[in-house]
Amino acid sequence: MKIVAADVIVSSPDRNFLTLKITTDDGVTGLGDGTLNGRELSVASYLRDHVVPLLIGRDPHRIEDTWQFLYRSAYWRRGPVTMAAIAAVDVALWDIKAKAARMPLYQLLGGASRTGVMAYGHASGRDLPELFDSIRHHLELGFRSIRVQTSVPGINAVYGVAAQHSADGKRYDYEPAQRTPLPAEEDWDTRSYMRHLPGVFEAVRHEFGPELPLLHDGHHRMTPIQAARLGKDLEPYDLFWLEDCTPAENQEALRLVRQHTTTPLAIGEVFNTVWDYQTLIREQLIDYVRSAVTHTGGITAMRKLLDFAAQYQIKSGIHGPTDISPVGMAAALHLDLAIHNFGIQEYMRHGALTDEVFRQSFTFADGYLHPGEQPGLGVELDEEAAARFPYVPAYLPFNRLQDGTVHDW
Ligand code: CS2
Ligand code: MG
Repeated sequence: MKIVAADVIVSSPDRNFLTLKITTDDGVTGLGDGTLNGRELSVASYLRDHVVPLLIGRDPHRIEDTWQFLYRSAYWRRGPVTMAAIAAVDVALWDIKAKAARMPLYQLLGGASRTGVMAYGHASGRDLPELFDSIRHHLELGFRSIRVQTSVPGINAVYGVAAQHSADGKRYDYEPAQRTPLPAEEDWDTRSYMRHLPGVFEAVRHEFGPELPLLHDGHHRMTPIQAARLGKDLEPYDLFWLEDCTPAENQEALRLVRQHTTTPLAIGEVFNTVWDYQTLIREQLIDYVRSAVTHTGGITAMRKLLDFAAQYQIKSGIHGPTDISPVGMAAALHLDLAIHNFGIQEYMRHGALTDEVFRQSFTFADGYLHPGEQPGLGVELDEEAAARFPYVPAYLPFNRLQDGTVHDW
């Protein structure tokens, strides 16, 4: 079998997606997701101009060799663009191999280690009644684990609060990338947020009881000592995890957080390689690995990362927002079903137009996702539909503090 074509397809049904479609001389095709929110075209160029010419004529079955070739022959390693491009190729090759083997990908990854993949949904609110309404809505949808994000008095726009972005306030999921010519500026004040949040979780626990797994995303906005304090203040509310409590480029920063709180910590959605986790995993400074297959070099690299984490009883918590396409989501679900150290899977439902472009066989029922039993990933791309939605420039917002200082968004 030989690769005869590799097409980079950028489309924008509800939001921008980058899909790589690899075709073999046997007519077998494989899909890979290389969507990098707000920087999609950089991955498209990396693939079209530099990687695709290297794929033509290769044996698609030599996945590990192709991974090492793309990672090492580039000389310039790591980083979000490179690792998203390698991920798109890697996942497409796993899709081809599983289709050729006539089995769903999870079977190739060692078979199912569970009957389904526990998913968490995104609830949010500008105030408690709206937040409670959003939580109830997700429970009605079948979710059994809920991420809670809330507005903060005195701050105009806060990450993760859906209603602040939709005219009718009815949208429960939050799409951060906005189709604007420039990034939107948002405001932030950490001390207001830290004063407000514990009360919100106290109210949610009072309303929904002690069992419901609750998650929260700090979205990289606190210093290590602030994160330590918030983690401690949230301990009475027994969170499933506190995510991205502080920027983790300096992995040692988490030592201070760990020193002061037992609230479980999840980190890694902006990471791209196992090297970004070395100290965090080896020193037991986190409890969940948050990387996405799409941003961390694909299934080949993610499996090795999660095997490393397993040695430290650290579990998966794969990133699954809407800027991970249905192809990237399916890849995550096959891995989630097969690995032993599975923790939880993020699940933001895509929009109706996206479902037109990507025909998916994964299912969600009673709180659990399942990748399905189709050969390969179980996702097909309708290229005609994709062509109806050309790329639209879009940016993630950014933050400024009250004194004008740029801050982590
Ligand atoms: C978030 C993401 O889902 C999450 O945990 O951190 O929504 C993140 O903001 C986006 O993926 C950025 O593109
Ligand atoms: Mg996050």
